Amino acid sequence: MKFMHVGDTHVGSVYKSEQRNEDIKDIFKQIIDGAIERKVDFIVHSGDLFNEGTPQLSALLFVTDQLNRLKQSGIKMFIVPGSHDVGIGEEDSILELFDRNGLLVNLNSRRYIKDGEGGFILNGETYRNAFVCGVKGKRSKVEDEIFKRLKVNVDEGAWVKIFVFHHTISYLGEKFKDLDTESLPKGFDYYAAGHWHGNMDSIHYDGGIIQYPGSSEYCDEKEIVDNPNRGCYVVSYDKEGINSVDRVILKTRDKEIFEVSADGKSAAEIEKEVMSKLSKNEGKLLVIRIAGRMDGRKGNLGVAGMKNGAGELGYSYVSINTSKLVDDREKEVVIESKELDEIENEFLEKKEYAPWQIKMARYLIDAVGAGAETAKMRNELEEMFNEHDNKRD
Ligand SMILES: [Mn+2]
Repeated sequence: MKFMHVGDTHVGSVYKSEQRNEDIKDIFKQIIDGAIERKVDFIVHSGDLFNEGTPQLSALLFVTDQLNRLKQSGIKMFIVPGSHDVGIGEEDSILELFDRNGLLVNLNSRRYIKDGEGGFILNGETYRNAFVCGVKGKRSKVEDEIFKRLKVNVDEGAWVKIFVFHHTISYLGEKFKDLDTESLPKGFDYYAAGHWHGNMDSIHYDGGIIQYPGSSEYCDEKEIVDNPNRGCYVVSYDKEGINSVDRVILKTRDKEIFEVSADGKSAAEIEKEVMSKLSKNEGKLLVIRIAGRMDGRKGNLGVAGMKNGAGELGYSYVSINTSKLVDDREKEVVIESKELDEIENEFLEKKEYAPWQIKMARYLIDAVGAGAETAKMRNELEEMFNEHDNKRD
């Protein structure tokens, strides 16, 4: 028996470029093709199938067609909703629509969950001798409670036990972690992880392994730079448990990444150096990182011109990153804080925002984080604006 594990496919509008959004669909199709060719028994998807909780009709139709191909091949897909699969202010996920039409199994559909005084009772499915269950990604800080009160009804007779989740665990050492590794339930053989878009294999946990396949396509410039390749897993098992875990590499576009030092150079000199690095090609991804203290004003740098030039040479995606570029007048911001709230405050202070501006930013960050309702936020923000205006008068 074997199953495929994939995550963070983000079908929808990740990019402004339609071509890149088509690339994301192509990768999704590659995954479905691979599952059918390899005759896997089922697919486990660790969340963020879509990029938006309310995807465009074209994305919905595309995914419907692909899931129908799976269904016709007798391959089930088990999934938990990722943080992107749930619309703002919604309880249910768009995945529920596909679940109700029998195109996938939403492991966080209400029939699997009972939230009562005894805790958060989670049920799953046993399919082809594998037990699979999972917890959805979170949209707000409120959902941290779920893991603390989690009680799973595990099928102890299953050959392999799979727990699917959509969180960045503390083990990864990321600033934006949202789950202590130790909060994961124990007793599973395979922890199918999503949310973190990097790739990490074989994190040992309580006799099992945690696997992050990473996003199936590069979703932003950082992913293009940081990640060598994109992939998913094929895991084979029998009554003795897991036999092998193979990483399957997905075919993405070739890429070119350049660092350009701006120290002491004029805008024209920087532009010339950037353009000298580029060459004619057929649709490569291009990232140029310009860093240092340039001579003259940052606004004089012809970013749009360089982008157009690169586009004419054939690059399908061009990012010119100037976040580490400063000019003669600008102060460089170095962050020393460790905790996320402090980092945000320190950044805003060092960028020299006024206290009332920081207060408002703080409010917005916290309110969105706590999943506040839009109407409530609008009222409270209006009050804050009025208060500030009155003070100025
Ligand atoms: Mn994601």
